[in-house]
Amino acid sequence: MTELRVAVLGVGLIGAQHVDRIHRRIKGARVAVVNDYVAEKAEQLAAGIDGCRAVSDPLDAIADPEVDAVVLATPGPTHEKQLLTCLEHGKPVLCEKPLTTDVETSLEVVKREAELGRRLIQVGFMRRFDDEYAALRAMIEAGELGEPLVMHCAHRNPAVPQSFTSEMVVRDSLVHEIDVARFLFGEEVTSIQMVKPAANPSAPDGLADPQIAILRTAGGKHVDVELFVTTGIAYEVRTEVVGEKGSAMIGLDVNLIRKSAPGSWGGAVTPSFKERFGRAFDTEIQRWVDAVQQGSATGNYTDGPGAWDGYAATAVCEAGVESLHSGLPVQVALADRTTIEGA
Ligand code: ISE
Repeated sequence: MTELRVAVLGVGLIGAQHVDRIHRRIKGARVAVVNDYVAEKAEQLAAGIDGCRAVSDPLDAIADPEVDAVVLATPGPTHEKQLLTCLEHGKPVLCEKPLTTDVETSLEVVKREAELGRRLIQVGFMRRFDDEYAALRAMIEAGELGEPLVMHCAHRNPAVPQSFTSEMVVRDSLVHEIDVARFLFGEEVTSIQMVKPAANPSAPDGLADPQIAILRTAGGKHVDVELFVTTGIAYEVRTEVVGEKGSAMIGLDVNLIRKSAPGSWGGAVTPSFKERFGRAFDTEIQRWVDAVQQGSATGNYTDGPGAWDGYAATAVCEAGVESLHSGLPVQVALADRTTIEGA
């Protein structure tokens, strides 16, 4: 099998990490093209990788005959156009969240892909590829917890950029737990309520932080999430599922524990998502590359969450933002999947 020629569009924080992982660790693929709205950034990266070019227009990069597949790490508002261009050119694409920034355009993308009859879009919900989340899901699927009933989550960041808004806590941070809830419970989220406790005095003015999200699924299961993005401490992502026959928790960061000083014990904290989910990102991209390599035989160029999952997450986020403003529970109404996908 020849090496997959990948275009990475958007080489900010996460895009640059993807360029590095494809270049150094992923088998069967190479970075052929990079693009960024800051042209020099892309040029600099390209200069360090044999056979890699910087292309200034993202749509040209997608259409490029020497590009086989695309990684989208561009800003969310540009995704719709870029995804539709990928579909138009039949290029498999791994799209970092969000799929698009509103429900209507996300649904349009789902429909356009369904009309093609090929699965070309994978969405970058990397937690599904994390060993601990995968183990928790396997445990639930094997029935070890009996019927899963409740999920408690904590999502803490040590800090966020100054430009981070209260809505971004929902759209950028909570979106991961929305996908986790759908992934672990195998049910759609049907309502969401956002609660704003007293704000952290150390948070930037105007940022509602922490926030609490309360979700309900189609089967009436309960999910609560503490979001706290200015803790100043560490990157902490914990998930506990409570079921009929017991409970299980992941994300405790229990690696090496040492006695460091008289009267105290402890270990190292995880500083950012790069350390916490680095391996999950590697697994995600490797499995995507393998799926794309086999796609022409199967019509499925993905191995993981698809356009529907991106759409469902966007719909819950949009309802979450509405609830953030009203303080009330907001229902989530999804389109009929069977009609759209013809499944
Ligand atoms: C960021 O965009 C991510 O995706 C991280 O995983 C999340 O922890 C962070 O809150 C987001 O801003």
